Amino acid sequence: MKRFEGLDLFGLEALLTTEERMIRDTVRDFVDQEVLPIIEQQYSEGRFPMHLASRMGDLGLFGSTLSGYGCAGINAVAYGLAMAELERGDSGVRSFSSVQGGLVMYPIYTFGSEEQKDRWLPALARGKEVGCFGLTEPDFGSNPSGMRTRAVRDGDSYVLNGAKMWITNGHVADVALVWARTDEGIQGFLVEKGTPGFTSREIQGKLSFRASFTSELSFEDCRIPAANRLPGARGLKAALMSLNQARYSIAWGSIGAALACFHAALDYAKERIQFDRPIAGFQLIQEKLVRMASEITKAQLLAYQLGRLKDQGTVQAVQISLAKRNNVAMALETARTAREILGASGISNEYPIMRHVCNLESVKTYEGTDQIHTLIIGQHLTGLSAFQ
Ligand code: TGC
Ligand code: FAD
Repeated sequence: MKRFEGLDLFGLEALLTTEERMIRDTVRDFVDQEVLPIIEQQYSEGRFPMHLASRMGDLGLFGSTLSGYGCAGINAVAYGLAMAELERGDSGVRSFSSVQGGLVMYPIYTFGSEEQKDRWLPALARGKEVGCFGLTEPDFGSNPSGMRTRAVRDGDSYVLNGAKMWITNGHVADVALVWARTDEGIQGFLVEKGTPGFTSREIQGKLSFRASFTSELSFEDCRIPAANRLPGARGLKAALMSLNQARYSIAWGSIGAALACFHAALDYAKERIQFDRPIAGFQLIQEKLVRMASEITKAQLLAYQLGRLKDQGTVQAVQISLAKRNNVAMALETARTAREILGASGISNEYPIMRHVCNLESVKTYEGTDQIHTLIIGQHLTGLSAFQ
């Protein structure tokens, strides 16, 4: 099978190290050989291909930039390149990795006790156990600071009451990292599957992210050991720092979805004959292809520099917001344009485009909506918060 070639109009390949290219190519082959052949079927059945969890663990795709505890310890650029490959397969596959690594392993690694790290990180890194991240509530999405879920200290335990909504992998997770209000502010708690008072339910009827599990979590007098509180996570800031990790992977991942759509449209346009010519020869089709390629190239440059800043340790949250917002909007626009180029065929699952369009609608909403990131950047530019 011929390896996917990507798009490199600005010589980015030459800026990558041998190791970065090797990691990208390994994940590229994994997606070509093990994700793409099954993903349409999984999507139509509404299931995440769970057997991929341990395969992704073997490839070091969970908590990849962390060191020790069985994590791969690769740099941020290599990790970003891997995320783009995963999302070229499906946003749900990339999400599985960014939730497990960025939203569960990163906060345990950064804010957890040594016991919590030893207990969870190696198993999560291998994909033997699955984690989920419960921040969003039925009444608090963009504004998590209003959350109602509460944890009350009672001797050696905390008692949790509340609900979380739209939680990736919630009902298949072995551990839920749940953010709750306490007398000392918002804190993070590790709630193990099977804890009495903790129930989860799959959300049905999704027309997006169908190859991904999304759930509702409920806590009714759910008693957990006080040792399950993340000792270093004080305030909403700890949750927002974790979101930076997942938003970073989306900034790269969305490029993969855009590339899948661009190449499907380019190949189709070269083959499809109308008015006795391949439609790729028409000026209006070429303009669409050029616009897509230009926007993808700009997004690649943005992600590359974001990665280098992250590796230098100087990246700012506003830069991650800008890249998430720009690259997801670019990918959704690219996917919609690709759909148009394919005409009626664009709505068929013979091609990956409509699946990416539907997924990207969610990617534009989750991890901070397009509007929330606009306001974060607006605040940075003006010094005025539009939230208060
Ligand atoms: P605000 O007063 O602005 O901030 C509270 C404290 O946190 C600090 N901070 C950050 N720190 C690190 N990284 C960031 N991105 C940060 N944003 C804020 C801030 O400096 C402050 O620190 P301190 O020391 O002064 O206390 O907080 P706010 O309540 O006004 O909220 C601001 C807002 C709206 C930007 C925030 O709430 C927000 O980002 N909302 C969006 C919610 C969101 O993104 N939810 C995502 C849920 S998880 C998910 O969607 C997973 S999808 C699956 C996948 O990822 O694949
Ligand atoms: P709302 O916050 O109700 O927003 C509705 C609309 O109002 C949006 O267009 C928004 O941009 C706009 N809006 C809100 N406030 C403002 C404002 N101040 N100014 C202008 N416009 C505004 N959450 C988790 O915690 N963990 C997960 O694992 C997780 N996985 C997810 C997986 C999927 C597939 C999806 C779709 C969501 C997931 N989420 C998860 C939830 C996601 O983070 C939220 O959907 C997102 O934060 C937005 O919240 P909301 O849907 O409640 O929308």
